[in-house]
Amino acid sequence: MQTSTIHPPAPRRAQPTAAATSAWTVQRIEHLLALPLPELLWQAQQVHRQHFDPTEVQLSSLLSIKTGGCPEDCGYCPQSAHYDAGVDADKLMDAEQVLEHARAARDAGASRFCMGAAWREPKDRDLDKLASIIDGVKQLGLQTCMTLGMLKPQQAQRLADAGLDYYNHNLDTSPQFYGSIISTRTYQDRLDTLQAVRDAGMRVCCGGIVGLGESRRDRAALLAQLAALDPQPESVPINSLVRVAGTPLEHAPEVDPFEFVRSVAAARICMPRAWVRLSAGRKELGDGVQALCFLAGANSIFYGDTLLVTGNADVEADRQLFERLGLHAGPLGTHP
Ligand code: SAM
Ligand code: DTB
Ligand code: SF4
Repeated sequence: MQTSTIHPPAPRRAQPTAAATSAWTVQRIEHLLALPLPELLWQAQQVHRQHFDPTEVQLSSLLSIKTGGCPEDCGYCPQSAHYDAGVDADKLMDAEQVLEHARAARDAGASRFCMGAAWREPKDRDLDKLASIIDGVKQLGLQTCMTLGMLKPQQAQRLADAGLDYYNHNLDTSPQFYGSIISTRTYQDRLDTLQAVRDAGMRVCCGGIVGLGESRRDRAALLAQLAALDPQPESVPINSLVRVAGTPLEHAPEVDPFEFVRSVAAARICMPRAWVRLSAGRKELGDGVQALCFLAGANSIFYGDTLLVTGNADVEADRQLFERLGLHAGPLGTHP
């Protein structure tokens, strides 16, 4: 299997520590977020260039392998059974069908295949099938990532033993604002899952969402939590809220796109070695704002015409954007 040249094998030590004990305090990150934009981007670019080729962008493709009917009440999510966003509930997809999607993603140039399930947590009886999916996707030469909800330590170990490279589990927002978005699982539940993922030896993909109605201080507090994870996440998805009709956040106030750029830059500065991924909402951000995000240190995208259930930026539009900006896909796979 090909391996990333940037990250050494995932460390087994894992202590999600309180943000208060990290060098990246909320106050310090708030200060970063308030810098004049040219100053913030300059700092982010310097950090980015110490660890990465600034013209290289990692491509991850997403597939919903179990859609809809989720018992959780995340206020942004079209897959929650608590809201009617017109998403039908489906069963876990057959392995063969998953592999067809993975093959197409690989052929289009993706290096990582991320599979999402609208579960509170996986059931033990699903783990054999998930393991065979992981094995099949890896045999295609792709890195694997799954996001299946909360994990118990033995479930995390089973996925790690099956060869899962990354587990995505987001903190989503600050500890203070979290309770106004989600009531069915706690912040600590999320930290416990991240700990289980680390203890099992997998790489951590953990980020959040901009645009939930949070303040700049909440964005700083989210980044402080992420930066305080020890070790820091290898992959940090920054989502811009996709406001889906039928969800409680359908009418969330629009955020100034430069605030999104600032969050990306601050993520880059306080997590220098992470793949900072432009995730949901790229289409709505448009080419100019995305270009600023790449200048702010973003170096990964979700690539492919759909996210989980909503639309993503078109593959053809991404090809053209990369061409216009002089970016290329890497470190695995080739530019489409
Ligand atoms: N059910 C699993 C879980 O939540 O743990 C995995 C899938 S869930 C869809 C993964 C992440 O997608 C969420 O934590 C959230 O950050 C992001 N997300 C979901 N809906 C979104 C939306 N409408 N806009 C932006 N990000 C969204
Ligand atoms: C992440 O941080 N964003 C992705 C992935 N991890 C699983 C999901 C975005 C979902 C956007 C709305 C949807 O299509 O369901
Ligand atoms: Fe369920 Fe995940 Fe959506 Fe929350 S974000 S409702 S856990 S699918």
